Amino acid sequence: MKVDIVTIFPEMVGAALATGIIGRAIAGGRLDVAVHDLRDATTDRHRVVDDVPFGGGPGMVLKPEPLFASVEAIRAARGEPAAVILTSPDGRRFTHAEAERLSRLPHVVVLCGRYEGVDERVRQHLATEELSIGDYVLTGGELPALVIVDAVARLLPGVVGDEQSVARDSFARGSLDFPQYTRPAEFRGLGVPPVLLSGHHREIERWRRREALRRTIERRPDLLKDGVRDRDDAALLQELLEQREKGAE
Ligand code: 4FV
Repeated sequence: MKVDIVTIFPEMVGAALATGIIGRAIAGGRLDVAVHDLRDATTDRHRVVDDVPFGGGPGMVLKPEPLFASVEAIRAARGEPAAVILTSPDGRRFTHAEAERLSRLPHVVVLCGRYEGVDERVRQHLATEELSIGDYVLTGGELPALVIVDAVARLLPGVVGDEQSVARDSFARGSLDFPQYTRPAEFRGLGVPPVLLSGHHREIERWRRREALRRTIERRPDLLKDGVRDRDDAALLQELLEQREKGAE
């Protein structure tokens, strides 16, 4: 998969992409990421990328010309992208399902906003979609771009060592994760659920599904509104809901 990121802080984005699992995936050629300095797409001596908002008001707005020129240069050098994503708080919420959808695309461009945002003509005539990572305002679109690239990269073949861990991701099964424990088996008098030390893999898997569903019912019942995909999960969910009913009585 090819990803092109347009930003006024290429060093910030580059640094984050050079570490850990994502850094190894890029070094190993499993993901092809190019970071572009928006100022390189300017034509004036001061490499200006922003200007005051028409109609007045505080702050600055990213100008259309550098962003259009930057994407046109990417098209010429790296081919036509399947999507030009603008990260903004006004966008559609970025979710696991969105990450799965993007991970199936051959090439995407991500535009990182800054200041008060981008000129509306960028949103209307350059970006093909807008994604938000949450209902809060950041100083820039770089962190959202990195969140998106990280979540998508994990879904690409060979990026996460054990595909198993991706397959059983939270949200991949429509639920939150199950409690995890590691050594020591006793910490400050705090133990570990015996089933996890039992070696009974079916029992352990069943316990994990039940605890994942229990946590989902407690914290994110909205995730269960369309029920659960897995038949065993449905039985477990029924059992847990009945227990909760009894508990509530
Ligand atoms: C944001 C978000 C976000 C808004 C103004 C960048 C900032 C500045 N992007 N999800 N939340 N962007 O706050 O994606 O341009």
